[in-house]
Amino acid sequence: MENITEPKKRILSGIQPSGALTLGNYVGALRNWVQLQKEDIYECYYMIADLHAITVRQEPAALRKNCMDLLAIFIACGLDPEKEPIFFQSHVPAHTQLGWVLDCNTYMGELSRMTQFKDKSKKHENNINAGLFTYPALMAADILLYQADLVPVGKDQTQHLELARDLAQRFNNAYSDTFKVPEGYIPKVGAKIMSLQEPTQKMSKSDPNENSYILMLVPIDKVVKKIKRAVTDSGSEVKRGEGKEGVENLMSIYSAVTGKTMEDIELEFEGKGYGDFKGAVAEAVAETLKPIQEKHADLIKNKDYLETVYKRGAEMANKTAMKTVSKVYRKVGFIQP
Ligand code: ATP
Ligand code: LTN
Repeated sequence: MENITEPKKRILSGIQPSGALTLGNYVGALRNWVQLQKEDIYECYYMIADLHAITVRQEPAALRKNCMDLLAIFIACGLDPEKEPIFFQSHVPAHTQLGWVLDCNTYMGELSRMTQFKDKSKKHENNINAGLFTYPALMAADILLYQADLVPVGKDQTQHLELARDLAQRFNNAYSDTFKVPEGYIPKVGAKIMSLQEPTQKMSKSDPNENSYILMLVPIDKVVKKIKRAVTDSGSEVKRGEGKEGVENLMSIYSAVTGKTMEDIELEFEGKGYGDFKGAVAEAVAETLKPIQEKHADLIKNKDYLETVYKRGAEMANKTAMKTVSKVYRKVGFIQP
């Protein structure tokens, strides 16, 4: 019998090297990237979004360090660079090439509505630059270049994803079918890990209060201290509910790193207080982070290996991305070079 294999579905996602990664980035995004790659039914393109990072002023040496750290963390978390590309966005010029075309198909009104733009403009009042404003169109280019079917991200990215879908449809309607219309992949648990100090706000690496987040490369004894200090409420029950955002956030973290459901967790800690619960969360987080940190420490010393990974990644990504750009340039009416 003839062996007809369906082409694999594509995945594209990215993380900005705008600082050290938090547990929120891991739970909301990276952890799922690894799971999806292991499922082996997708072709996964994972990217370090360095072009996006400079929408906020970066110190060049720190940016270089964050980029290499991120690459090492990706591999340490279990992404297999032998299998599929891991690459730096700036090594694939097609991102900016398609980004421009999409800029010219995106309305000012659409970009003005983006909550991330509003938040970041408030945080960086002295540098509200045009890149920060048009960033969602570049993110759409990142996704559409690879004809991605699925985009695994945290909940804060849904508005950007919606724009990517709208732009794909708009372009397809104007110039004939060109782009896949991508779907988001938002995890059921842990899609938005909250600050440990203000559980109504997203855990963010740029928060000035360092007790509010856990960095992936933080010394393990600090993890325990930060979780013990996390804000809960005046009650004592490990349960979800009104006014219990702090506890629910710790439950989401625990669920994400152990695989236990929220219901299981409520049962596990029935009749026990917050002390026991926080101890268990801290231990589970520490157990998750420890092997990643050990692997990262090994990998970061091996610059040659990391270089082969990102060079190979860029080569593969360039090949796929250039096909889309050529098609787009032809369709909008540019003369073929
Ligand atoms: P910043 O905090 O500096 O604004 P960021 O961490 O939000 O940056 P990225 O590093 O690009 O931005 O985020 C990478 C991925 O991590 C995205 O998929 C995003 O949705 C996810 N993510 C970020 N913060 C959280 C969080 N607190 N909970 C769950 N997912 C998150
Ligand atoms: N905007 C994302 C990072 C990012 C991304 C992407 C995610 C840049 N390009 C493409 C998914 C697909 C953020 O988390 N801030």
